[in-house]
Amino acid sequence: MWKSGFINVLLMTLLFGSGNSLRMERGFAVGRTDVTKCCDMPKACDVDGFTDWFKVGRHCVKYFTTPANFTNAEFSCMKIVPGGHLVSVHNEVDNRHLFCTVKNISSNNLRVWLGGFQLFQTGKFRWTDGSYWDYERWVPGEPNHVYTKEECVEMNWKKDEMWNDESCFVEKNYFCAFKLNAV
Ligand SMILES: *[C@@H]1O[C@H](CO)[C@@H](O)[C@H](O)[C@H]1NC(C)=O
Ligand SMILES: *[C@@H]1O[C@H](CO)[C@@H](O)[C@H](O)[C@H]1NC(C)=O
Ligand SMILES: [Ca+2]
Repeated sequence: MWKSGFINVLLMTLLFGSGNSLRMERGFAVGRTDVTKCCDMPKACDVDGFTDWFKVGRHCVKYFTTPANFTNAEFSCMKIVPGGHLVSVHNEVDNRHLFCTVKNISSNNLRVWLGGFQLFQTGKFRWTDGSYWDYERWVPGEPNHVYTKEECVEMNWKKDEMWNDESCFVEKNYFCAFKLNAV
């Protein structure tokens, strides 16, 4: 755990360390979601001290509505709980639970950072928690690699529950997560 955490910090520093211009993909208004449509919220996390987090798959997650760029969001997740990282997503059920959480808490601002980022301009994506990239749910036409140097993964741009590669410099709400049995 320590090792992979360290390598991630190193990677993130290499990838996102230097300043750059801020651009973002625009044009698709938020707030299009029908809040009256019901959506299954995940259950509460049953770990002492984290009962205000939600259990999503084998993680407990919390949605933070204090927008941060990707790097700062990841660092704040690492600080808030041992083994904490931005959330990784590994199946459709978990993906939907995350979407429902966002919809429930901030229905007029659905765009949110997940923990995915492009590794060294390879076009390949990785999770900041070091888990396997074994599931993805892109908006059709994404990832379009507009930001060849810094691309990070957000959910709910243009289409509910779907992912987009976005400039890592943009500040967004984000999900922190820690693995159950790891605290
Ligand atoms: C939000 O979730 C809670 C359960 O956690 C539920 O009682 C409430 O109806 C939900 N609200 C919306 C707008 O989905
Ligand atoms: C995030 O913001 C910090 C300053 O708060 C800056 O040093 C860093 O380069 C930024 N990273 C990204 C990816 O935008
Ligand atoms: Ca994109």
